[in-house]
Amino acid sequence: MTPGRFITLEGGEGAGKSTQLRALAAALRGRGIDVVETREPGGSEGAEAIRALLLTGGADRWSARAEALLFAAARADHVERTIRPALARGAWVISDRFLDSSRAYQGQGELTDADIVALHRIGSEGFLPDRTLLLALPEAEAAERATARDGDAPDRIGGRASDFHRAVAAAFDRFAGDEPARFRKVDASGGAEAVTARLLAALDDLVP
Ligand code: Z5A
Repeated sequence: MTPGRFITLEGGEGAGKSTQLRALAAALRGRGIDVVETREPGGSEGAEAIRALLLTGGADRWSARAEALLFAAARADHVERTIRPALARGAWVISDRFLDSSRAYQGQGELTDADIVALHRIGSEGFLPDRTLLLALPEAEAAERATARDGDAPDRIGGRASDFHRAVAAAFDRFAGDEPARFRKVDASGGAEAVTARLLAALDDLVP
């Protein structure tokens, strides 16, 4: 049995993560790999219930601390109930967002990056992906794609000010620079097929 691999797709809103997750999974299945597609927040029954709490309602529905804890709780359930069992049977798991989203979205205000990492240690024993693919897209292009999809109804977090989303993008860049062995930054501009080819190339060393 080949070892299971845990791959995460990260990036700002509208970068094309969901589109690319489907394409990447199909391409890997074409190479004979058993692939589980999942997402955060969500990916298990309990975590999907928490997702609804996190993404709906007013901007101030949750305090910064409560929001970070809810993301960490959802992730703990996702890791335990979905990700670890799939990896144990040798499948590859590809997740649309994971810990680095919490670091970028929840770890730069009232809470620090170290706080988010500590919550992850408690919730999920510090479990990390084998590879994190960071989809990089210029701000204007990402906003255009997100608006084309969501119109005037972004989710509770997507609707935050552009300064916030700019800081999120900068944080992702920093994480990628700090952990070059885990991260690959991939240009997400241009047609979807070209982006998928770039993502596959960024997994070349892991594919059996
Ligand atoms: N969040 C958080 O704060 N903390 C956490 O720990 C986690 C998440 C895990 C929900 O996430 C929110 O939760 C999110 C971060 C926060 N809010 N924000 N911002 P989500 O992952 O469910 O939602 P999302 O990031 O807003 O979007 P998404 O569904 O994951 O995917 P996406 O990157 O936005 O891409 P997409 O849906 O595939 O594509 C967007 C549109 O562009 C769509 O119409 C596509 O058809 C189109 N598209 C895709 N690729 C292309 C190309 N190549 N060319 C042209 N058009 C394209």
